[in-house]
Amino acid sequence: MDKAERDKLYEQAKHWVLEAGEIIRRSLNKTLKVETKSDPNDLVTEMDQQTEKYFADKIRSSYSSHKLLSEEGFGDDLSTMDGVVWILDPIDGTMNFVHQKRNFAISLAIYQDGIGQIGFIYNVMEDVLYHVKKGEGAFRNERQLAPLKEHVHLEESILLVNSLLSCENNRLNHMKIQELIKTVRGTRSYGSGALEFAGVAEGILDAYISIRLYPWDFAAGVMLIEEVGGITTQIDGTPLNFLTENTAFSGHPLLKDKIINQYIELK
Ligand code: 2AM
Ligand code: CA
Repeated sequence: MDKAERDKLYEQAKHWVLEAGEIIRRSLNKTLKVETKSDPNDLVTEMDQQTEKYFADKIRSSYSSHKLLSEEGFGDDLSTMDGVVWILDPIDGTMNFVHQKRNFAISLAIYQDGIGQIGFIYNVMEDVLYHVKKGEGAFRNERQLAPLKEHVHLEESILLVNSLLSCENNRLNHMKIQELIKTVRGTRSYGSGALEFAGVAEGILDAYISIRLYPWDFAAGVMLIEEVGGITTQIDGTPLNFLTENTAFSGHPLLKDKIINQYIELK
């Protein structure tokens, strides 16, 4: 797509993101129907589904040749990333949405032939919109985000870790992960992958590791990270795959080398 087309698509998508956020905020007065998916802690609400359907209907009626890759089943079954693909998590951080009524986000990205063109992460309750157009910088509302700090020492960094890292059934060497957690200044876990990527892009957190993320959790986040000079890969350093589940490292390339080389050992 050329610049004019992309700018137009960006404005349209931004309008839908803000409107969907408003609908979610208004829904918070109602009692929510909550169901579980793959396990008792994997939650989905009618608002996840309703929000995804809102986007699916809008995208299909305005852009019939575009595809949608999304979490709750209203998207397309994709076998390639060819063409224009919208990647949506209607509510990232559903557990926060249910328990806290905050700390969740809409994550939406538009990719063309596998390359991210437009990305949004909308912190709905704080009304903060992170947004990016490839090559034009990453923004938090109107403020452009600065490049990631060059000289990050592991000992002075805050590492985002997902609680799943401690699960028995993952392939990580847990002794090494414990060592990593002891080495860094502190760890955090916010429960919304999208907001965790946004925090790294903003420079208020230094790196993120997760053993289970889907494309809709990271599609917009990796674009923000790239615009500020960061990198996102699987935790063994290989590229992300947009058609499957992934592990993920995100942060400054120097931290990636240190963490992956010294602390990530797969069984
Ligand atoms: P979700 O809220 O859209 O499900 C939680 O640390 C992060 O991991 C969230 O971004 C969450 O996205 C994501 N996640 C991916 N798979 C998950 C699962 N099976 N259960 C809970 N969270 C999951
Ligand atoms: Ca979700």
